[in-house]
Amino acid sequence: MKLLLISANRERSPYPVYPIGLAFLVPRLAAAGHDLRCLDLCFCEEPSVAILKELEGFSPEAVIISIRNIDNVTFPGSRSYLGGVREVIDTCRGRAVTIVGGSGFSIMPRELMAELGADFGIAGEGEESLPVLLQRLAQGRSTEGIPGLLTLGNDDFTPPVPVSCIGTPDRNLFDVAAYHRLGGMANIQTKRGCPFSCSYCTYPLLEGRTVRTRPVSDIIGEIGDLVDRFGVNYIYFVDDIFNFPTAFAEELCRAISEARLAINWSAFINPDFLPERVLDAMIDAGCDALEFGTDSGAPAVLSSLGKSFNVETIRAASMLCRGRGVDFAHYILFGAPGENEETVLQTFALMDELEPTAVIGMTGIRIFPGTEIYSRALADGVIAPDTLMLDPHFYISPPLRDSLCDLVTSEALKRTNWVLPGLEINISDAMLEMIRNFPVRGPLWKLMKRVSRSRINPV
Ligand code: B12
Ligand code: SF4
Repeated sequence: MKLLLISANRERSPYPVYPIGLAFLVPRLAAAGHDLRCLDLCFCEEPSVAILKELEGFSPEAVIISIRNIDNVTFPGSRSYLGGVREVIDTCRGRAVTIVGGSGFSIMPRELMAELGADFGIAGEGEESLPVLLQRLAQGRSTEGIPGLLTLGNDDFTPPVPVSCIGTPDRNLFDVAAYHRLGGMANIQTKRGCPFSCSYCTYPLLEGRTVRTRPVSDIIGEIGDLVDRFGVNYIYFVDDIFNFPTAFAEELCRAISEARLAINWSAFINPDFLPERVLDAMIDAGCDALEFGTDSGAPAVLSSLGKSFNVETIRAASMLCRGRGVDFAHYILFGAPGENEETVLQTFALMDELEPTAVIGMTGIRIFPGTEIYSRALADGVIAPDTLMLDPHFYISPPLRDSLCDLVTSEALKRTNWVLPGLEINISDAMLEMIRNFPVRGPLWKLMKRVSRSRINPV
């Protein structure tokens, strides 16, 4: 079949991210004999015009639309991307079969089918179900029973099944160089799945609770390819947790070191699984920035969020990084159940003590169906059973509902290493666009070392 692959993501904050989800689908679609063409809306001034041009010039039989984000999970500066996605589907409707998927879609597949009116949607990984759907469509057979498949006007669907073997993405269709130029990083996924149960988190729902690793030799080949063919010198590992399981992380780091790949890299790190041995292997392999999913510095809040670690673990992991002089950032979520003024101040105090390069803070927690915080929000009356969750709703613990943003703003402005996207403290779209004119590599929070005074809405 002739297939047009559209990456619908137009978000450029904190930087444009390469459509790696579609890149994972390309080898399977190509192997099934399909004729592929791509359209990346991230670099497109007028999406509808570009889509119509492809529809007319290429005449695809089906359009494969990847929905990475539905909103920016940020409060109070919330923005929804659904209008843009709807425009894509409306433009294609009636001219080709429309098939949607992606992490944004998989988070609320039923709601999105109803909202967007695509012909088909596939929740979960697309590598296996999508080729099966296309084959059945080409043969005019029933599409019933395909894992993760939803059809227009039908609410029933068989749950997705994790793919048996994670392959290697094909990056020939989408423009790696443009993303590397504007984002300063290329992305790689080394495994899928998270076995933990943090109360707000969708990652185990999206990738499953069992960790499935890729062969290390494939990953090394992929990095080598990015370096040799695309001139990439900085990588972001998009795994839910890079350093879990530790044995796999260590094996991968040793292989990167042995292959002498000229790269630096960064990743999401869980402070619980960072023995000195692993951190040293990471640094030897080029890691120069660790992003800890810490969430809070208050014991009561860590436990209400269901985190697997405590304040001592956060302290120990931070001290290790400080001892080795490697940049690290803590990601904080304010407003969880049990949060009050005292716990907010505990978090600021812990961060002052640990002196990370940067602290990235969010005020309010985006509520997603299927998470524990969704049930808590129902019980607390933040949402009702019939609340449409496609509209962003945020959990903020009752005692701080009206004061959280002011409290966090006043504390953050006293420090120079805090970044709060929702409150535009030390970050703004204009600032990010400006930084992109410089050849910055790696996470932008590393630049916080140069900040002498915190500002709201900096340019
Ligand atoms: C790593 C990551 C980041 C990194 C990205 C680094 C990089 N250079 O790539 C950073 C930290 C920068 C980031 C930023 C953001 N992220 Co993010 N991120 C992730 C994470 C953990 C992994 C994404 C990834 O690369 N996965 C690997 C690929 C292979 O998987 P995939 O894209 O899902 O593709 C598979 C399937 O979805 C499917 N598929 C994909 N497309 C299609 C199409 C069809 C038709 C079909 C059938 C199937 C299909 O098949 C693919 C292969 O199996 C996810 C959570 C998660 N565990 O999924 C959140 C996630 C994607 N992010 C999310 C969000 C919101 C954001 C931000 C908007 C947050 C913000 N305010 O900054 C930004 C947006 C950035 C941008 N420019 O778009 C949300 C999106 C959902 C939502 N709520 O809208 C997620 C799901 C997390 C969450 N909160 O639930 N992110
Ligand atoms: S926050 Fe991290 S550790 Fe917790 S469930 Fe999500 S991905 Fe797993």
